[in-house]
Amino acid sequence: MKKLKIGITCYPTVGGSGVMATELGKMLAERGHEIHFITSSMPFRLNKMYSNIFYHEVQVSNYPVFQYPPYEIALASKMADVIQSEGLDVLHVHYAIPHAVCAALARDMAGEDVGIVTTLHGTDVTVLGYDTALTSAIKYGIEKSDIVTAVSNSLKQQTYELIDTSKPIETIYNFVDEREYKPQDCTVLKEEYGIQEDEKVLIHVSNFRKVKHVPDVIQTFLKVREKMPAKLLLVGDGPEKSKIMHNIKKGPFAEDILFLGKQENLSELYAISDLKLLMSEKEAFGLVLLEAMACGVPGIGTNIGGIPEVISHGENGYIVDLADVEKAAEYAVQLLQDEEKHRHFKENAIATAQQNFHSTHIVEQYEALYEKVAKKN
Ligand code: GMT
Repeated sequence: MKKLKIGITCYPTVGGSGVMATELGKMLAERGHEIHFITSSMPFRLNKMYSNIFYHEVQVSNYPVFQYPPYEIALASKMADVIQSEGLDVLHVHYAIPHAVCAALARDMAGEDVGIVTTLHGTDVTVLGYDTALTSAIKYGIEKSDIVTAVSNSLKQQTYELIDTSKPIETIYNFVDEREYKPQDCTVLKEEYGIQEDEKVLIHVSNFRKVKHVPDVIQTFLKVREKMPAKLLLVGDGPEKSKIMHNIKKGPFAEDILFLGKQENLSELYAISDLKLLMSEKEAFGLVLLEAMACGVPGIGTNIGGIPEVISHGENGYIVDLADVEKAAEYAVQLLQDEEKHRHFKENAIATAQQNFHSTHIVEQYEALYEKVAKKN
């Protein structure tokens, strides 16, 4: 296919949407496209030099006359500059608001027919969509885009339920970089964390927001821990973390719950884990589940959003109702006590990641969309 100049905008800090946008940019660059990240800071996964990836920093002025820093205006203005100076063919933005709205404004400012692709990741619709002050802006961002994608069928459906639009939305699933997320041996790391050989390791990775229901993860773990020696790794940071830490210290098995904070090398942590827990009440996809599965770690997740599109119940993990910690613990114990079953689930998890969410297949789907909307000249 023709090599394109593609602008990418996302929230560059830690979070699934930023991770996906950055990984996509890296993969597209490897396939010969020229990539321009237009973001407020360097995307955190952009940790290697690529001669065809460029970074355009959005600087937000904070003059005393502004009550709020004008991020959206600064971003739209930067996008317009990059559209013109670099001759972008496509602008791929992640999040309907503010990024799709900024892209529409930028195209207008630049006076160029750059194609706009918007990917919905969940929070922009399933959280912000309930805020009536924002629904018109979300609808505008969606409708001004040439193509809109959602990271799961569930998110697509929810978007239609929440936003009154007939704009076609295409599901394109998330992916992981298989060169990084793969089974590996990290026995030494297990020893370094003081985890005994006979202990099973459960892991939860999130931004510790309320929607992640981390207390349900802990309750599930405690029930498992009553039945077998085990450790729980809690990875990430966020608003609920200090309250959660405080409660754990007062409860049983506190020494078996390890807070690791934000971590970069998740694949090494998955290498020492036996089971992933994701008990969220909102989850458009659950990228952390896919990352774990690609490394051979089966997951237990809630029957919410896109999670059942990633976990096949009874094959590569289990699905439970929201807050059903009894059932989650029952499944976890069954799986962790049965070596043969666990091996089988592990193999299925790796196969699912490769067959249903392979990066090559997903990146090709995006390329096909870019080709459709790329600037005609
Ligand atoms: O999970 C979060 O709270 C972060 C959020 C984001 O916007 O980065 O993640 C969303 O996008 C991810 C990548 O597509 C999805 O895997 C997450 O499920 C989704 N989070 C929610 O829907 C709550």
